[in-house]
Amino acid sequence: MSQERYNPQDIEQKWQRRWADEHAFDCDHNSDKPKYYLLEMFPYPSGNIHMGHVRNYSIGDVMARCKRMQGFNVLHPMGWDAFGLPAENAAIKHRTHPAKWTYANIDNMRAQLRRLGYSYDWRREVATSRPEYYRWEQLFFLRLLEKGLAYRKKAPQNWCPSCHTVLANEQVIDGLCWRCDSRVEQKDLTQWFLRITAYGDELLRDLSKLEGGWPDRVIAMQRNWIGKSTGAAIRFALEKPAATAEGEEAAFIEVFTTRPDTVFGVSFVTLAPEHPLVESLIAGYDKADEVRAFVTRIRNMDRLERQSDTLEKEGIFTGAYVVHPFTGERVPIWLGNFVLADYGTGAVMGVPAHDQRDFDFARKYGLPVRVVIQPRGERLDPDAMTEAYTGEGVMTHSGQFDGVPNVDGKAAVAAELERQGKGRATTQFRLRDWNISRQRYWGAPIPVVYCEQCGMVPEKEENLPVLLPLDAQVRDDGKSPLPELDAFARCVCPKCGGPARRETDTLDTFVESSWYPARYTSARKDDAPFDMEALNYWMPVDQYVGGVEHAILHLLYSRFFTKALRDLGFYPPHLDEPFTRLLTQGMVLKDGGKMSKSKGNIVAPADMIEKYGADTVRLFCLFAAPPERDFDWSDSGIEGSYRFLQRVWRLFEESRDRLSPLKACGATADDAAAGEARALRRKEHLTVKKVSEDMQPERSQFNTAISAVMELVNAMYLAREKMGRSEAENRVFSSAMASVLTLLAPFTPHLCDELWERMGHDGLLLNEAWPAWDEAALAQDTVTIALQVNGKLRGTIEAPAGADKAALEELARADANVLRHTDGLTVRKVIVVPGKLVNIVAN
Ligand code: ANZ
Ligand code: ZN
Repeated sequence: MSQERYNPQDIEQKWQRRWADEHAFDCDHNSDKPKYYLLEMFPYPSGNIHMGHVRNYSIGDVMARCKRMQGFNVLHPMGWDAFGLPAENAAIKHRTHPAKWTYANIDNMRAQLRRLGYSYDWRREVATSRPEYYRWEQLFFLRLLEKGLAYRKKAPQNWCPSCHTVLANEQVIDGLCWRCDSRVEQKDLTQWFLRITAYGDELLRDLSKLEGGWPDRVIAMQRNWIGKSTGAAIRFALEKPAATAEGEEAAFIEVFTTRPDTVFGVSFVTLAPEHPLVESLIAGYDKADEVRAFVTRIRNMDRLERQSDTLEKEGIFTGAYVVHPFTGERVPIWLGNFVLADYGTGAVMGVPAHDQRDFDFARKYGLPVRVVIQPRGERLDPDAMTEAYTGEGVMTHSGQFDGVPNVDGKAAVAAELERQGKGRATTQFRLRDWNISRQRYWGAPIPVVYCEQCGMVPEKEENLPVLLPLDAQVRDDGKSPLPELDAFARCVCPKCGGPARRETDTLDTFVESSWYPARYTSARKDDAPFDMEALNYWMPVDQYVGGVEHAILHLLYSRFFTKALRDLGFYPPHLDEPFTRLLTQGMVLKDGGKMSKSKGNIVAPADMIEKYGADTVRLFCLFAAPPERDFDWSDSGIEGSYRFLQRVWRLFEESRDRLSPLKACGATADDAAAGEARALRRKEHLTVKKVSEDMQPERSQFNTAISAVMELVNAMYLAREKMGRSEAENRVFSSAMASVLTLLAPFTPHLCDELWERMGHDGLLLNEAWPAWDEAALAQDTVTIALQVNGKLRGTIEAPAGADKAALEELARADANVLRHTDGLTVRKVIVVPGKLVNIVAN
């Protein structure tokens, strides 16, 4: 019999054509099957698919194909996060247009993804830079604006000098730009914001719905980022009223505290140097200039440094005082470098005895320390204290609250302040509104104009989309060409028809990625953003797969957008969360480090595919480690995966005279009554069980699933030598082969479809039912029984699997070792645990 060698190149092209011709991966929401929406984070079209993409999309593809075989109607789409800065930078460098660069990359990467054999419904492909896509985003923006969820304000913003644009807080990582690692500066700018803070409570509350489905650490990161604190706002009346920047009179300074129970311990109030009342408070103070110098110095300090725990506390007295709300005592007002302008009220009540920062501050500047919380059974002495006491205790030196446990005192103090009109219980979020303005060209235009007569005017909905002009030339200095492009920037006011200027900032590209999963459900719809029926059917995404670097950014924005679009009526009212389950895959490293151009350690998927074929590359990415863990790319590893596929191929080719077109688990118990056939069928069913369990989304242990199939293949090589060639035995062998192909199909679909066809089957494995194991087939013929005498192990025997207590006792008593150890003794008792052990008690 002639045997062919495994030649992945031919096979893979053949099956990719077949899948495309047969529209094998198309799906539709009109179906009786249960739906399953499997989504991987869509790529930025940077030029080439890299190994991280291959891992990400291979994980997704295995899950999608497996779910489909398990009877689900699976939506598995792909598209392009196509707006963004790298396109502009590349356009400057290569003297081309961002659109040209982007769409050429998309064509290239699409071909690379097709070459990997992923089961995408390509009819649903979206590119966010197309007007057919971003026009709907502009509509969302107008509706958000109408509802007050989009607004404009002037405030200090994160500015990346190298990207020439602002960044959202989420895009500043450790003080650096998330994209280019430049140090981020602060700049006062008027920008557009989305009011994500309006959803702070819901974003926090609904994290509990994600428990079990999302990694705990991602939930924890989101919880911290939202950062809810419960406490009180307390008003300290100013001794002398001050003037605000707007010329109004301020009669008090409001602080935010999480510890209203410590209010009697206040010995100073500290303001952020940026606090709007500073200039007015120091008016007439003889050291006003010193204070101003301090303000300037701290303003220029790094923001991150100011938030760090190790910051050296610095401050300066303003010469002004407030009055304590309970005691009426004069309290000096200081400025402090550790007080942030944009958190709480930008003002803090200083309680040195119970707050470490205040303690450091007070010791440095000789301010009084007053103990107002006494720990039980102890007496704190303010002069002897070396650090703040932040634990629980009883309120002392606290007027009417003396003796109240401090945990109860928090609410009690807040209530009393509220009664007196001097404060109230309140909460604070760390979360800030999302700055969505970008001073860049390659993005979706923000659909508003500025009219000389009418001011800011939203574009009319019927005028959408506001097209990004494609005839603009990128500038060498990286600044946006839009403000200078009269054809775009000069326009007429939608309200009065008079001359107006278009907004030339574009939308943060994270806006596009906040709603693309929904668009896939009806990607070609051109009279509305979504087909409600399709949206209702498919959303939410059942399983999302992507990198953990998006734990806050993209995932938080997507959650917010889901809630906002729901409230605007674009999403169904019950759709609260976009992603039911989230898998964050680890990185593909090389020699322990990240693959990068500068290190020259990039392994290009295209090279690997050329050498080994797509199936091997897919298999290795899934076999190398559990999906959440990082793994190191290794030549020996990919060689090993390739050898395994060759081994499957050879086993198949060398056994063809045994094979008939049986399905997985297709041999009956009668076919495998005894001996090798019975053992092989047992191994087959055990493997089906193990792989099925490993493939459950809750487990997703693809590496051990593959190991199990490898073991089955080994067992088949051995069985082949020992097993006879009766028709029944051949059926057992065929069934095992069918199981290997069916279980491997999600991982290495080309090879499996090819061998499936060679086995004599019609149709694709994708449309086969996932095999079901037979519990009875798992039963063992014999089990090993431990034999003990007086609790000591004296040997083992093989006993029939179903043997009862009496039978086991009889076998044990007849055992030579047992007889030797009970020689001369009287058996008092025999303990039998069927299937495990027999213990003979004798003396
Ligand atoms: C008095 C006090 C006494 C405080 C005490 C703590 C302990 P979180 O948990 O982060 O919300 N604070 C308030 N606004 C601030 C600002 N803009 N910059 C820096 N610090 C600020 O922290 C809230 C606590 O941080 C507040 O409670 C306040 O100090 C301080 F024994 O008020 B506390
Ligand atoms: Zn106008």
